[in-house]
Amino acid sequence: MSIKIQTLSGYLHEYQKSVLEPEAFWNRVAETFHWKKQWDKVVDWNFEEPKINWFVNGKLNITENILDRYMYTHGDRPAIIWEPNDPSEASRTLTYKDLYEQVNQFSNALKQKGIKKGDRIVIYMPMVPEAAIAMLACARVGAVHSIVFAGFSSTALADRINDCQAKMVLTSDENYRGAKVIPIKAVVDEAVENCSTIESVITLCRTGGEVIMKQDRDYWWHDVIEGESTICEAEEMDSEDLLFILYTSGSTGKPKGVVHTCGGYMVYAQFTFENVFQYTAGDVYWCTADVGWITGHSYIVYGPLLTGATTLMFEGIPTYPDAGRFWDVVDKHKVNQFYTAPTAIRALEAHGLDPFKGKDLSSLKVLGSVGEPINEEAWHWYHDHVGKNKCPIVDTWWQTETGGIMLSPIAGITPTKPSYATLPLPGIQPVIVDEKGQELKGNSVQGNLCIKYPWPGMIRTTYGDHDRCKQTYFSTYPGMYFTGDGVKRDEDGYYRILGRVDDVINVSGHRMGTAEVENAINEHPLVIESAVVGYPHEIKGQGIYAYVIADDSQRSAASLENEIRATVNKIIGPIAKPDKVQIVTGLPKTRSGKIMRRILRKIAEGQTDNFGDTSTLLDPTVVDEIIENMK
Ligand code: 7RM
Repeated sequence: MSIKIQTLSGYLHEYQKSVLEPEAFWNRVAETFHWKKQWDKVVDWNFEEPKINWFVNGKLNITENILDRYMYTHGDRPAIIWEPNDPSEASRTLTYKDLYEQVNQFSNALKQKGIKKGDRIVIYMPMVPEAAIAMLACARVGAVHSIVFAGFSSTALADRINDCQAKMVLTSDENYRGAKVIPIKAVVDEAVENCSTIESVITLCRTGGEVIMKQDRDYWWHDVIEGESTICEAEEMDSEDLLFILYTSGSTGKPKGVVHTCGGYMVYAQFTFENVFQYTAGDVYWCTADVGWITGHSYIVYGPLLTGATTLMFEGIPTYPDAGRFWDVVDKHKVNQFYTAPTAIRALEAHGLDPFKGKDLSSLKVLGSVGEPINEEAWHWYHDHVGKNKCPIVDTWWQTETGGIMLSPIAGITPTKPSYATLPLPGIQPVIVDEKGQELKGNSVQGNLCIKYPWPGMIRTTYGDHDRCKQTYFSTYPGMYFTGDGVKRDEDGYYRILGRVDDVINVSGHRMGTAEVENAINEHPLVIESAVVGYPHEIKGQGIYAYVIADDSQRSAASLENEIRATVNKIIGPIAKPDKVQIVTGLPKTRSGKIMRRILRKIAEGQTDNFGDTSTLLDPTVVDEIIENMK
């Protein structure tokens, strides 16, 4: 039996216990899982190296806690309900028994293709049940999956494959997204040209579109499973063996491979899922994220399936065939918990209330929000029109690095407040620090958000570069994990996330490093230098504003801007394309050559004066010129 909070006093009580005796608390949670061997120690840690080991010497396989566990207790219950992009195509339901068989069969296929414990496999797939099957099959045989969102370009895919030295890629012929059909096998082909570690590519037939299959490298999914047994013994994994790597953007350099390990991640994903959403047996839960992001990992696949829940997987987009699609799906599958991003809410808000007509949303019990701050207006619209004033909203704050939800109401239990992630989950010890690293105690304070004690789902390292993990998260404030977010704690002790305090921007809930976008822009042969900042965007939360110094003697500014967008599209993908490109002759720099982004951010917001201290500015006329030439 899992541990499920039932009341506010129950939450407060568990929280107290989890802070006073964290090891006893997590010991109790971990005991609700099936382990092949018990752990010797709950946690062994220091934040200096950092060293983070949970459930030390415990042995397990996460898939046994999904497949073998629920196959016998409720094998005929739906594990995954899949809703296709095109509403006229039939949906699919996989029971726990189906999932057991299909994961095992694909696990055997992976072994046949030479996959061994510890090998890395990159998954570049559409939102189909086979993506979840692929993840679980990797976990079953002890391979480390690294999912790359299928909207990333071949260059971005190749970078990730090379960084983790993957042996295999799993993909599909094409990917349906709204009215578009994207040939993703071709993207993989282009990527692996530059990836010497890749031995094989397995392709799922999703659309039947044409693909090129390379002899002795490329195989069809349906061919490799042919004749394979539906039984496959689960590999014994250490608690700290790698489960997956997921690349995420930071303020500097290329995306980092965030590493999560088997034992702690399992415990944390399950505990947070069941408690935050108050999932009860028989409910249909739907998270609209893509499995290419951490939200998809923890709250489409692992959290729900570890709970024995029914998780809905949606292949499409919110506006196809029209802006009522989400509500059609809720009605059709009688969804009970619905989890989406503020950007989707704002995009649908712009379509008015017509799309709700004729849709029965009465099955809904809980609404969730994730990925970016939810503004009050969107919060109320979500509450009133989607939840019909009767569903609590859980505004869940967390990160790729945290593995699972950290600050959030417990649905129906914690009183909510618009735009507030409210309180920490049991086991989470947040602290607010000022610029100097002094902890700001008490209520009504604002500063940078850190966590001072480990939790089972936290990042272990950045793949292949432990020092980068230390520098990024554990050096700014020694002895603490630094989140990169600003936060305020109000008079009630409730937390409100204010957004990133570093050079990371959040566009439609997607995390992006401004440096990463700049590097892509700089690949254009006529670009000399660029500076990228975020600016408030009505629907996306933040938009991307690029100031570019370029040789415009051979092109009109307009065509140069388009070429720059195309360059970013090719190097990263469509999600990183700047909303605005402004060709400038200079950037505001300090005497020591640092770009004063603060000024650029203000200009992008529409501010034209009061830039604060500009005494270190080398050439103030640059600023005037940028403002003058703004559109
Ligand atoms: C889950 C996810 C992490 C960054 C994080 C924040 C922002 C996420 C919220 C939020 C305000 C929220 N992982 N963020 N959730 N800001 N309220 N409920 O999004 O690694 O992709 O991004 O997203 O800035 O640091 S992520």
